[in-house]
Amino acid sequence: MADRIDVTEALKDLPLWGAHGGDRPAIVRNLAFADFNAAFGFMTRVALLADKVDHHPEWSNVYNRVEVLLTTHDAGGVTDRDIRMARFIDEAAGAMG
Ligand code: HBI
Repeated sequence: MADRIDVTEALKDLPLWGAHGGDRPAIVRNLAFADFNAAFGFMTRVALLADKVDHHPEWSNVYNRVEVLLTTHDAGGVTDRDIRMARFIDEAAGAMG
């Protein structure tokens, strides 16, 4: 089981992410793409990685926007798995333009 990390600590190296204000520790990022095709292409890339590493985002998509929430259910909070997924998401989003 991955160890929980304090959200403030986790966000130190993730300037594009914020703290989830809800009932459980999580990090969030709101993304906007050129159009739906780009947004869904981004989600497809992340989905393939999520399945490969068995760690899945909680997310929603409206047209060109994607809201992503990362937390580790098994640990009840943010872990290194979420940080690594956030870094991948930042790279994937950057590559989508
Ligand atoms: N995704 N975000 C997240 N957190 C988990 O704990 C998790 C997951 N995907 C699959 C998964 N755990 C499996 O290891 C089982 O625990 C469901």
